[in-house]
Amino acid sequence: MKKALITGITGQDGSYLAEFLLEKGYEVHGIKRRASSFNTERVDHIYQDPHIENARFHLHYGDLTDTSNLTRIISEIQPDEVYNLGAQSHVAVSFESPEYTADVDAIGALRLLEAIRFLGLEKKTRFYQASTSELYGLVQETPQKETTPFHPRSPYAVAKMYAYWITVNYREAYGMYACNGILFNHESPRRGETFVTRKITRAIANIAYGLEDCLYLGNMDALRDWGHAKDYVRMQWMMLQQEVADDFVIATGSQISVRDFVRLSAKEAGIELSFSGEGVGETATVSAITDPEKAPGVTVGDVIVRVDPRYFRPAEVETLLGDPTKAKEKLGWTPEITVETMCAEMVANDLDKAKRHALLKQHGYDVTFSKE
Ligand code: NDP
Ligand code: GDR
Repeated sequence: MKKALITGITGQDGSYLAEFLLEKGYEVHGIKRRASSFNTERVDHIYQDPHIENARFHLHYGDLTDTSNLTRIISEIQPDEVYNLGAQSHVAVSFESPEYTADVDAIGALRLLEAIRFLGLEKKTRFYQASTSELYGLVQETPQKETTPFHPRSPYAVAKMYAYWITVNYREAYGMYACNGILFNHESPRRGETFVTRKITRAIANIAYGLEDCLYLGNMDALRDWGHAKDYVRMQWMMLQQEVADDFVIATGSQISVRDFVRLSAKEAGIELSFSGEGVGETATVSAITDPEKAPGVTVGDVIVRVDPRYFRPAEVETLLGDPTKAKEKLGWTPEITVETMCAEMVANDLDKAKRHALLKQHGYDVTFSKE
């Protein structure tokens, strides 16, 4: 039975990858951080009681900033595959915590690679690094492919650039099977609530049920190549099953703006929007309600989206569009889920939650939820 170790198992990708590897028959180990409250919501459904015989899912306390902890865990597990998905993954937050982001996202990757080497596992353990389209930043070529030069635009992207190159370096220097997946944005109903897609689908659902009044966004002109996390974790595994380690761009090959994602989400909630104004003055107003059952809490004429400059970034990545030809040709990978289908799934999931909250509120229960 193959053993995999996943850092970031409690995150969006980690949870889908753990499911995928369990289905493939792996013994799956994951590193979770100590927190003052439970933080395993995304993997609770695959949790296995460690007391049962032949449990194949194991969580270990740890942190990418803690070298001795990572070395001990790898030494105990002797994994066939390590997926380094753990990261301070929020671009805007990286401007506020640049040093911590570098420690986790850059040096964290080095700590894992060095632990594998130090323990003499460099010929046994295959290593996957969660690299990112943010490396392209100020884009030098469209669409972006494996050979497109990098120009990172945030402390997050600069940290990830170190992780990218140290992965290449350990492959070249020590013959390790180590590779980078340069993944473009990918989302799902499990996406963190402060990334723009989930922020939008969650707010639109709450607004539809009258639980919130307005969604405040930053740069609505930003263009992204959005895929579905389920398609992308399949690719992470495929990358570790090749004869020779290599780096791959993973993307859908099409892009839409944040504004269009808002429009799409509202449509899924039975709301038509009209946008007016520019820059910080831009707003979106309800122009029609196509499905009153889904959106009982809004009225035509309501202004439900505004721009708040608080969400502008000190340096922005305006446009990203990936070219996944190499992954298609060499690995036979093609994304199966379109942005429209993904958006519909996310909105349906958030409408369901909002409906339950609205019912509780209607029956006199207090309903509060985090907004930031
Ligand atoms: P999430 O933010 O959902 O998950 C990040 C994971 O990393 C969480 O499990 C988090 O733990 C964990 N983590 C954070 N800090 C530490 C630390 N100091 N030590 C150990 N673990 C830590 O990210 P995604 O699942 O979306 O992304 C997975 C990886 O892919 C990340 O590295 C991200 O940078 C990268 N990536 C993501 C893309 C995307 O569009 N989703 C695109 C390209 C790359 P906790 O739950 O406790 O916070
Ligand atoms: P990104 O994702 O920075 O691309 O990083 P995010 O969803 O945060 O932003 C996408 C674009 O939307 C614009 N935007 C806003 N973003 C947020 N979060 N909140 C807002 O209110 C808002 N308004 C507009 C942003 O400015 C940006 O242009 C994600 C992360 O998952 C990274 O870890 C990963 O490496 C990259 O995708 C690929």
